[in-house]
Amino acid sequence: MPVDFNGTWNLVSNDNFEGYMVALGIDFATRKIAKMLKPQKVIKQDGDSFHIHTTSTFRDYVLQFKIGEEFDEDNKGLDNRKCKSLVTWENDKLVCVQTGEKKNRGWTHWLEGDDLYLELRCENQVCRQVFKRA
Ligand code: VL7
Repeated sequence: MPVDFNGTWNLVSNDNFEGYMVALGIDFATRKIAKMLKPQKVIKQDGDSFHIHTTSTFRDYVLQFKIGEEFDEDNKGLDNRKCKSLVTWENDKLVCVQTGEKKNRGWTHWLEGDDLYLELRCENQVCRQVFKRA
């Protein structure tokens, strides 16, 4: 039985989001707005199929994938770079590798207690986000 990420989650902390956005080449004005946001994630999981909707007052982002099936990701409304993405289980963690122009790009999701964690990686920058159930 895989871990169950289903639920609605609110951001409560966001460490080094600025460094992550700089690594992605996000412009100053957009970064100023983006770092004020408190995004919400709505995760719908059916076994190894995921639908993750990240919403905010500024931009939304939808990601759909199946574990072990590589897909094209467009990062629309984020940095808009296309990449090939693959999500796999590493024990109870969801690990995504985003292959493209940016080195070392990807993210990891896991649960700790009743909190949702997200580590976002790009080049030499790591952003750590924590979410609590809405
Ligand atoms: C998505 C943001 C910074 C541009 C706007 C910020 C809008 C709300 O990929 C992500 O989550 C995965 C795992 O849950 C599923 O898609 C993180 C936020 C990364 C990158 C780029 C700043 C402009 C934030 C959508």
